[in-house]
Amino acid sequence: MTGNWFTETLHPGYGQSIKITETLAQEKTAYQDIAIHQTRALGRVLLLDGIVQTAEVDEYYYHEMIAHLPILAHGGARKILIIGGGDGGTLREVLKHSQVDNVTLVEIDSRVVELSRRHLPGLSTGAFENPRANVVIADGAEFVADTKECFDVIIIDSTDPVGPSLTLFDDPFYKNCAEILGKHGILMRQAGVPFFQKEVYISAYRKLTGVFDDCTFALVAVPTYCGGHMALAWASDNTLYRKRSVEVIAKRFRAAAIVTRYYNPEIHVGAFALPTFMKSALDFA
Ligand code: AG3
Repeated sequence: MTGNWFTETLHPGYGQSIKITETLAQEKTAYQDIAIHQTRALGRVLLLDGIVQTAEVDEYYYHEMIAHLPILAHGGARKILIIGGGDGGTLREVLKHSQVDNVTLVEIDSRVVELSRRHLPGLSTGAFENPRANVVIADGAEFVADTKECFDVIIIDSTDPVGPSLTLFDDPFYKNCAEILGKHGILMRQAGVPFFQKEVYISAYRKLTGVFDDCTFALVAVPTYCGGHMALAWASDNTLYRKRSVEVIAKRFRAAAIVTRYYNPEIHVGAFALPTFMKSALDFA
């Protein structure tokens, strides 16, 4: 292959290669290696420790799903907590809901926010300047252990369970999340690509069912997260939220008057349908 190619090797023995046309940022912080490249096929791409976090071409598949599924299923969410998500894509989607009064985003690495604002302005589209957004540069696990605030929805938009995000996959973190969500909150988290990362979703399921009454997954196939569907773990003490009918979701979606490119009410309801291999794995988890 000619030119400057980068190969992501998140999964043992399998990688995806992306041709870089220009490197816009590359630095090592106290937490991780950050790189933002201009690419030929995927627009600008954000890499953390060499793993694709988001790409301009398909970022909305993931950011719309991780934000609108819990907010529209909840129906009355006013306070939202995002853990991670320093690129601002999830924040942008959450802020589309005028019913949301405030969003706290807790990102451990200030450089992810700064470099994303500069080089990926299409991700946050001004969300960081929104008066309803409160950006906290802190460790997400420490934040949930210390906060006295309550939230209706917690979205964990983190890296995979390697490096700085490891504590965000742990029992104490989930217990603290459950406490600040109360009986009527919803937790949604990135839980890997089941085809390659079986242990990630199974372990999330085991831990979340130990803390919440109801745990399941929604699926979204994001082209730049290679391997097929990504699992978004869903946990709540209210078992009704994930069973909202397409009519109820459509009514709320119309009332919210938000514009999306991937998400719609039919996708919302369908995303909770799981393939048999996942259902069987969860039965034995
Ligand atoms: N989003 C999750 C990236 C996960 C990549 N993992 C993978 N392909 N299995 C991180 C930030 C997006 N806002």
